[in-house]
Amino acid sequence: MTKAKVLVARSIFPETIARLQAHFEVESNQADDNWSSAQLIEKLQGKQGVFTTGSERIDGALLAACPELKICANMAVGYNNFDLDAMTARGVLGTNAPDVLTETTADFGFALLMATARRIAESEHFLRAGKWKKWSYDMFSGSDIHGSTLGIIGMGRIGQGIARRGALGFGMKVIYHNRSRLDAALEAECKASYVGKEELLKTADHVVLVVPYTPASHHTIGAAELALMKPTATLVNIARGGIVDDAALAAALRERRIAAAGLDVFEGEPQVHPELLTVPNVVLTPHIASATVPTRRAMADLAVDNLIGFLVDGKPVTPLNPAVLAGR
Ligand code: 8YV
Repeated sequence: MTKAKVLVARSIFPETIARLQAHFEVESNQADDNWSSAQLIEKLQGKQGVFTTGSERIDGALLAACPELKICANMAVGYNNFDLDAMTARGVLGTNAPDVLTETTADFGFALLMATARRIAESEHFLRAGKWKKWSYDMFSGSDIHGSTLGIIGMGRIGQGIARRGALGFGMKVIYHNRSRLDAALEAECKASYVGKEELLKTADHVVLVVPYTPASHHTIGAAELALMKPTATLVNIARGGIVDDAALAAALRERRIAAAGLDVFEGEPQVHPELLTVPNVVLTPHIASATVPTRRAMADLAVDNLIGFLVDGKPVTPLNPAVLAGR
């Protein structure tokens, strides 16, 4: 039987490539070049599957130019790089990598919250620059985590992980806003209370964003929302760039209308709004919330499981548009 052909769009663990090679003819971007969409289309010619990492745009134009493509397996829980309607219309399956990164990403969300509230990055830069000459009673005073109010926007698996860490580990009062309310048992387990978005923004000491990016969630936090927050509040975004209006946030930080922000994701990343690079009261990290070796391995393995599951066995593990399977 001839092997299906699979493209790996980014550099990845050698073990991941080896697993794929056991089942497929594999072409991979081990040089980690930034392919344009025209280059991606060219590389996809004759391929039935593609291993994507969350940043390769798969839309109707690409699909029309790649008629043999049958599956796009994202090594990411988020899949806003997929036009899922266009994929379904063309009978192309999309898969993502949920669950395996939940706890690691929640850990990072909490780490970023703590670094932001306690001004860890800002004070480290001060020390490294040789500016620490004396003790001072108000040097890098931050805001408390324990006993404060944590507001979570987006209460999926990662949001729930952050809620548990806040409530059980730090005695925080946890409020959340979500498209739909959690059932009572889950709310009780996370020790979280449902509130409207406006109430959350007005009352939370720390706001953490964990919503998927969709046209409806674009600029969930803009100038109007920032104006509702307390001047002492912090904002953390581990969701996606585009959930926050970065220009409005940079202005609010510069004018100290909110105290600080921690951002792992950016509009137009890897470009970062130049204003964010100059304000001191923001912690910036390069989209690394899921970056631990075991978690990245598990994410890669799940993407491979999906490619094998679909192209070899006809049974993908985490399909996003199962209508495609029904139509086969
Ligand atoms: C990924 C993520 O690292 O899973 C997601 O949705 O944002 C991250 O865990 C990123 O998409 C690159 O794979």
